[in-house]
Amino acid sequence: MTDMPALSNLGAIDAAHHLHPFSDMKKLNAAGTRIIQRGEGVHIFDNTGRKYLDAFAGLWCVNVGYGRTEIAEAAYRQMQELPYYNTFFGTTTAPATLLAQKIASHTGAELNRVFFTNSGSEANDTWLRMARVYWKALGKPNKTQVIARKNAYHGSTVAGASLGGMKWMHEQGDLPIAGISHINQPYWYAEGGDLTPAEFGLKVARELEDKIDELGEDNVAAFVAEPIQGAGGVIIPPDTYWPEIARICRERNILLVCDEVICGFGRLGSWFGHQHYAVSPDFAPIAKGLSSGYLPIGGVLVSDRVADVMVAELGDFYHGFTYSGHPACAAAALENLRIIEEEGLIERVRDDIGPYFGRAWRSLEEHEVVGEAVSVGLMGALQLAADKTTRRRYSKPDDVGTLVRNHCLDNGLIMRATGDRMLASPAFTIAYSEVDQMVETVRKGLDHLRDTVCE
Ligand code: PXG
Repeated sequence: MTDMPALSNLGAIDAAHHLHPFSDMKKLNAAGTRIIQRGEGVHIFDNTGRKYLDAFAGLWCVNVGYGRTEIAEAAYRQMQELPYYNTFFGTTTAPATLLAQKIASHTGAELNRVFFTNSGSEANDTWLRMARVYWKALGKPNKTQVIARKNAYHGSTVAGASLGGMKWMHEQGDLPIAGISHINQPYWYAEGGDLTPAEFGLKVARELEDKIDELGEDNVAAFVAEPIQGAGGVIIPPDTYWPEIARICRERNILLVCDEVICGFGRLGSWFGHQHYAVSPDFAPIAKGLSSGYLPIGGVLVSDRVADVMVAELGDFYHGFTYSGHPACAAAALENLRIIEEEGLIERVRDDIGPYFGRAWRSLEEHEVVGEAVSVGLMGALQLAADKTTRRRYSKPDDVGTLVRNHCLDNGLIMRATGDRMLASPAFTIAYSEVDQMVETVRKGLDHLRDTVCE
């Protein structure tokens, strides 16, 4: 085994050699990185032995919790028998094929094929090419444009970041690439004005129709959206939103893409987020919860409508990754899905711990600095507000979110802040007492905000 240097040296080595994602390296090197060493259940431990309740399941992914030796053993067994083989030139491995079947068994009738990737970003790159070749195969080569949403997150590859609607990401690297435009998000709290949530949901959904008219229906390939925006701040759309989006895509002959990278595999209390909202996408990028993050694996679920054309008409699809369907990752994912099924974790999120979490979370709405406390399943957001009666937000949203997040961290709780929204997405195995502890620690963080910032 590779010798690990004394853990006390790791900080200096990290500063010298490791560039971190989404990080200001000058600040990080000055502050020093936290070194996480071990995980068990919903807890992680750093190299000083400090214990944290991870209310974020890693990065929205460790849905079955840490320390599942069964998943490690499944990967180990597969690596001993066959650590790698590809799925390119007429070959497959049993875990890749069986995983595709297993995923399809949970998607409802129309999503029966899976194309494997290593990540959610690659999954988004993948369907973008598939959508364009699909329309070309049908004799509509001009249907290439994609409509996405502001403040969406679809990954960090060039296509993923372009589909995403984060302006500050676009500014780095000359994005978005051509052929992608963005409409408004269904973020009623911040952007709904005097409309009711229901009216606002319809209004922003109908921006899709306006954008299709502007671009010309014959030029638009697809619309992409997360069932609930994750990294954008757990933006839960009004109930009117998704049915209207589905209607427009159907009537205007536009492919619907539901990015299930966060919502997929149970987070909302259904196997997939599109099932929660009762819509039928043509593509669904997946990753994260597919393997609960134990090994990297993602993919795109493809509807029969699209897959049947690709199979019948396309010939070779010149696309794929060395590790598409990697057998050890697929074996880990299969074991993860077995755990989810056998322990009834999705039913637990839907009927038991999700509602319990929802009630505890919503109790925070009474706090002076909370504008709204919302959740679906085990995905929740708190909107911080300077004046909750008028929905006035703090003048420095990033600062207030960071203040609460850091206070939680100092008190042993890992939360995520997106601007002035505090986000939670704990593992599906979280106990009632752990939910209580989490909510109480957040409450103290909110007290700290109230006592520190006056606006
Ligand atoms: N789609 C969605 C909806 C995501 O949330 C991706 C695609 C990209 O997946 P990969 O596997 O390429 O990272 C994601 C990833 C955050 C955060 O800070 C969120 C993600 C990744 C990193 C950080 O909330 N989501």
